[in-house]
Amino acid sequence: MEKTVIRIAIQKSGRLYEDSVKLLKECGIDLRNVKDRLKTESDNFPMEVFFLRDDDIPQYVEDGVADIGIVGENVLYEKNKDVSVVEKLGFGKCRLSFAIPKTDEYTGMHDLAGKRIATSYPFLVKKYLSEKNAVAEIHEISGSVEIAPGIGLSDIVCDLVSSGSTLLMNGLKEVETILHSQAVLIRNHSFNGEKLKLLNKLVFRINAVKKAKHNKYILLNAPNDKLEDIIALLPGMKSPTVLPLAETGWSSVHSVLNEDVFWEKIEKLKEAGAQGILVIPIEKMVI
Ligand code: PRT
Ligand code: ZN
Repeated sequence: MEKTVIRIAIQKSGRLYEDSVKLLKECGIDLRNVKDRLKTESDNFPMEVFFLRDDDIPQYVEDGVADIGIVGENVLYEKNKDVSVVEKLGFGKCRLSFAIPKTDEYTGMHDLAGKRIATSYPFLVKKYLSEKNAVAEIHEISGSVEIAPGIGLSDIVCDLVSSGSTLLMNGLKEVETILHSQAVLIRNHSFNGEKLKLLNKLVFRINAVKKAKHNKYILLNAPNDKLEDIIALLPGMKSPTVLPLAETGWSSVHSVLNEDVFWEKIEKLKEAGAQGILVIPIEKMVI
C-alpha cells in the first residue's frame, strides 16, 4: 500500500517564504534541499512541499493538487476560493487600506465616491464599496500601486500596508482599513482518514510552537518568608515549582509567564523580594 503523505503549498519566494519554512522546521519537519526547487519532501514527516506564487495557492488547494497551504488572508479572500482556514499563523501581518494624497481631506467613505481607485485587490475593494453603498471606479494594477496617484492613473489607492513608509514616501496617507491580514493555514475540504490525521498532527505541533512563542520560562530566587507573595504572582502551567537553595532560608522558583503580562509581573516580583530573575525562551509548549 502506498504511504499517505500530506501535500502543502507554500510561497516560492517573497515575504511569506522564510517564515513558512521556519514554521515547518519548528514543527520538527525537515525539508530536503529547499533551494530553487518546485517541489521537495521531508525525510522525517510524511509531507510533500510545493513552492508556488502566493496568488496560485488558494486555487491549488481548492482543486486538491495540494491538500493544505500557507497564504496571506489578503490573497485568500481576494481569490475567494472554496477552502477553509485551519489556523492563523501569526506572521505576514499587514492591512489592506485606502490611501489618498496627504494634502487631501478625508471625512469618510463618501469622499471616495466617484473617484478612481488603483488596487491589486479589485474583488475586496468592490465588496467593501458595496457594503458601504459607495460607488467608485476600480483600476486593477498588479504592482507598484502606490505610484498610481503620482502619475495621474488614479485619485486613491487601496494597497497593503505594514510600516506605512511606502505610502509616506509616495506622498500618501492611510485613511481607512478594509482588512487586517496575516498568514493562515488553509485546507482542501474533501480529504479525511490518514491525511486528516496528518493535518491534525501538524496543527497540534503548530499550536505548541505558537504557545511557546507567547510564553517565557522564568527562574528566580526568593527568601522563604516572601515565598507566599511571590507564588501568588506566578501562574505556572499548573502551579510554580519551588526548590530549596543550598543557602538556608532561600528557594528557587520556576514558572511560565505569558508575554502579555511579562514586564508588569517582573516588576511586581522584584517588589515582592524576588532576586536573580532569569528569563528563558521556550521552544515548544504542550499543555
Ligand atoms: O511572487 P508572489 O506572487 O508569490 O509574491 P508577491 O510579490 O505577490 O507577494 P509578497 O512576497 O510581496 O507578499 C506576500 C504576502 O506577504 C502578502 O500577500 C501579504 O499577505 C504579506 N505581506 C505582509 C505583505 C506586506 N506585509 C507588505 N508590506 N505584502 C506586501 N507588502 C508590500 C505592500 O504591497 C507595499 O508595497 O509592502 C509595501 C508596504 O510596506 P510598508 O512597510 O512600507 O507599509
Ligand atoms: Zn503574489
